[in-house]
Amino acid sequence: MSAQEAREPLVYINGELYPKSEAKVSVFDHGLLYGDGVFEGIRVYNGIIFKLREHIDRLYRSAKVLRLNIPMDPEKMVEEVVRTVRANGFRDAYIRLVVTRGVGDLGLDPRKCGRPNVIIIVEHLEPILGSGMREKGITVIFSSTRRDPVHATSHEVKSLNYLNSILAKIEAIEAGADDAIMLDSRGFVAEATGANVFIVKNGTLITPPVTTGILPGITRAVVIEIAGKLGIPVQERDITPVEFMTADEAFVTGTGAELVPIGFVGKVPIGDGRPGPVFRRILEEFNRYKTDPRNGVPAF
Ligand code: PXG
Repeated sequence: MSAQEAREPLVYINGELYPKSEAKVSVFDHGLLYGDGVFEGIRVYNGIIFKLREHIDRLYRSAKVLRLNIPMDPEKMVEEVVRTVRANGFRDAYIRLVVTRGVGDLGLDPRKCGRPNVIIIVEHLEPILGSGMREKGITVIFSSTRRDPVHATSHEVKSLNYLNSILAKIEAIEAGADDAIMLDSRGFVAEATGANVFIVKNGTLITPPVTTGILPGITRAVVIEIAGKLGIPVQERDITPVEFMTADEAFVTGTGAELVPIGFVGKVPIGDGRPGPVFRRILEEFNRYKTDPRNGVPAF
């Protein structure tokens, strides 16, 4: 074990770096009491913080909807993330950036909360879902919990309130599946619990629109860009569960998952149940793209 691995990771809280075991916030923080706050999950590939500015932009857009005033400007936030990654010395890592409403009383009123808490956690990169999943594909179910609609707590906002996804994840686990595909309130495909979804039909890549209440994923945007470069036609349109089950290919995209093929919906194979040619082409290009220094902010 290197000296870097032997010592505790450092966690940023409001400008200070604390060893992981001492990184604490109050039980009166409305992030804990009500899920009142916003967050981002970001990856570092070979010392480059992938799409950091895009993640910071999304964080501030989420905060705007919640009328949460982040106590620094976006450029300063970029600097603080870079500083925390550098302090930890991890060249490949996962960053969790959290801004909570802050410490208040036991009522909902956000005006009682003083200053938002800004937290930056940097963790060593875990093996990405195991290369097995990338070869074999995951099994999903259609969850009975629908994606929160756009006229409620829409997942267009990346808030700390993830119960909608957690209920679907529990249902998937209880069914022996890896993840759940959540439908929107009309019954069209929305997204997975923590990842966006694509299908391939006759060579065209299709993904649900943001109006289904999904998080506009940064990996999703990258996949659309890559498809454009590879000359693969892309459609953003509603997908029915039947279209999904009868697609030639399907896969999920997200910072945590990266790109993972879907082999089965329950016992029904998608295509032949194995990763398809369009997925493989996009994955190959994604693996180049993610380590290209032009696609992120250097930490070192
Ligand atoms: N949809 C939802 C609901 C998400 O939470 C994505 C899509 C993918 O977005 P990005 O920008 O990462 O391509 C997410 C990702 C995890 C994990 O463990 C992922 C997310 C949140 C919490 C955990 O993979 N967000």
